[in-house]
Formats: sequence, C-alpha cells, structure tokens
Amino acid sequence: MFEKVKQIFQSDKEKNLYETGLAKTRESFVNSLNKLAKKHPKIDEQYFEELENILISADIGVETVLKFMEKLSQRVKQERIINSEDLKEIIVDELFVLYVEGESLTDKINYQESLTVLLFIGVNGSGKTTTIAKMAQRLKSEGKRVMLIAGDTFRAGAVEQLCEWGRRLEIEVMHGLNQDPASVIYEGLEKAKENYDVVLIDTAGRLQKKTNLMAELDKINRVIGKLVPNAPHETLLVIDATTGQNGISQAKSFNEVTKITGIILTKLDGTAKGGIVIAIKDVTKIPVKFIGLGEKLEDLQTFDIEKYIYGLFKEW
Ligand SMILES: Nc1nc2c(ncn2[C@@H]2O[C@H](COP(=O)(O)OP(=O)(O)O)[C@@H](O)[C@H]2O)c(=O)[nH]1
Ligand SMILES: [Mg+2]
Repeated sequence: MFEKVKQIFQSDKEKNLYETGLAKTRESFVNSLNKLAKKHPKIDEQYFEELENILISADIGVETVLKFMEKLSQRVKQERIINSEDLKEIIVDELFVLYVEGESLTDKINYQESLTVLLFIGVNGSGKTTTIAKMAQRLKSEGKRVMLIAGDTFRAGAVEQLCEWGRRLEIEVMHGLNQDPASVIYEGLEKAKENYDVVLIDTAGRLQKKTNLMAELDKINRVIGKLVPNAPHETLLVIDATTGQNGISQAKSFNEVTKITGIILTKLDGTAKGGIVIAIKDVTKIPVKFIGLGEKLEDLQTFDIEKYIYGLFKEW
C-alpha cells in the first residue's frame, strides 16, 4: 500500500531515520492491529471497541480517537465494508485526514530575508537545548550565519551545555549567568543584527507558576520585538513524546501563556506511543514542525505527515 509513499523521501538516509525512529511505535501498533484483525475477521461491535482501545493506548488521545471512530464507522456503513482486512487502507487514510484537516501539508519554518529569530520554550528535560544544537548545525551547514542565546540564565549547567554545543559546532553563543534573560537576549540580538541570519534562543522551562512564566515570556517577547520588528518569527514549543498525555496538557498550558507557532516533538524513538503526534495537533491545532528521532545531530527531522504515516505502518 506504500508504493507511492516511498517516493516522498528525499534520501535513503531520511527514510531510514523515519523507519528506525518510529520502530517502537510501529511494532506495538501494527502488532495489535494484526492480532485484532485475526481475532475479528468480520467487523463487529467488538472489533470497534478493541480498535478504539488500541488507538487510545498508542496515545492518540481519547477526544481524537472518538472523532476518528465516528468517521470510521460512517465509512464502514457507507462503503459496506465487512472484512477487517479491507479496513486497513481506510484506517491509514483517515489518520492522515485527521492530521491534515483543513491545513496545508508543509509546516515550514517562517524564515526571513533579514534576521530570523526563533524562540524555544518547553519544560526542563524536554530537549530544547539539544534541539537548538541540532537545528543550528543544520542551518550552519546550509551556509547560514547562526547565533545562539542562552536565555536559561539561572542554571549554570544550562548555560554551560549550550556553550559546549557552541564550541563543538563553532557557533557563537551569547550568555550571562544569573543575568535577566531579557537583557542577555537584548545584547545578543543587538549583535546579531549586525551580521547574522538566524538566532536561536534557549529559555528556562519553568511552568510551576503560570503567571511568572507568562510575565517572563511577555518581557522576552517585548525585548525581541523592540529590536527586531515582527520577531520572534517562530515560538517553538518542545515536548518530550515519551511523556504521553502529560505532553498534551503541557501544550495546552503553554498555549494559554503565549502564542505558539509550532511544536517540536522529541524522543519519538524512545516511545511506543508515537500516536501523540496526531493527538497533539488535533487538540492544540498547532502544527508539529520537527520531530526528534534520536540523540544524534542528524536525528532531528522536519515533520512530514506522509513520512510519519509510512514509518508507522510500513509493514502492515
Ligand atoms: N532519544 C532521544 N533523546 C533526545 C532527543 N532529543 C533530546 N534528547 C535527550 O533528552 C535529554 C534532555 O535534553 P535537553 O536538550 O537538555 O533538554 P532541555 O532541558 O529542554 O534543554 C538529553 O539527554 C538529550 O540528549 C531525541 O529526539 N531522542
Ligand atoms: Mg536546556
């Protein structure tokens, strides 16, 4: 069923990454679906009930699954489908439709002709700093002049981690331990305006007190907007896919605090519940722009729903 889809990959390397990064999810998902089809060769109430459970346990999310099941049972009735084997293609098709619903397929980063400013937010440990390093390396290899700003200023380890990446990748890092994040960002952007193309800003991941976070992000946004009109050009929320439904509630909370333009889902390689990609878009209406499929620099990939669906079902 994936003959056409295989052509969407730009290289074997990219195809491999999607295949291996989603292996855990695929194995458990496809395995359960195959067992289900064997147990219920004919579609009946029980088949639907068990399918619903499988989708929920892949972290597709209850709300999303219910919507999906509704669509599926409609199609089964309309198209008079009797055998569960014949439902495969429709399941894949409807998952795709669910993600894409009313929106364009490409979720590109909004790069500017002049200086582009990207702000990264998300709770501690979600993968912000590593993701910034991965993106910085990619941008540098494309010939862009990149600067990093360490906006997570109150933890020495956090500043040091970003500086270490800067040294390794030979990319400039603006930092100032224990300084106000907004002032470090101010200094960085002033310098970046002279001769840089892209600035990636790391931030602290506090979400304990929403009002504090909101105030801090407001201040950061004001400083950025003052120095670079219309910036930040993207506010990217980084979420650890292994946290499952908790990741979805994080997305909801951050979305209430500031305007998010894209989600980056890290550690998809470490979970069997990669269905979160679909749920998070459905619940928040924010596109997933990148996914992390491993710890190496090249393991950050631009997210593409077709490639993802292929990675999820390739052996089915
Ligand atoms: N397996 C895997 N690990 C990742 C991925 N992205 C980040 N990590 C790891 O997650 C840990 C926390 O990342 P870090 O960037 O420090 O998170 P931060 O606190 O949000 O800045 C590090 O050990 C990273 O190597 C990914 O896509 N896959
Ligand atoms: Mg960090």
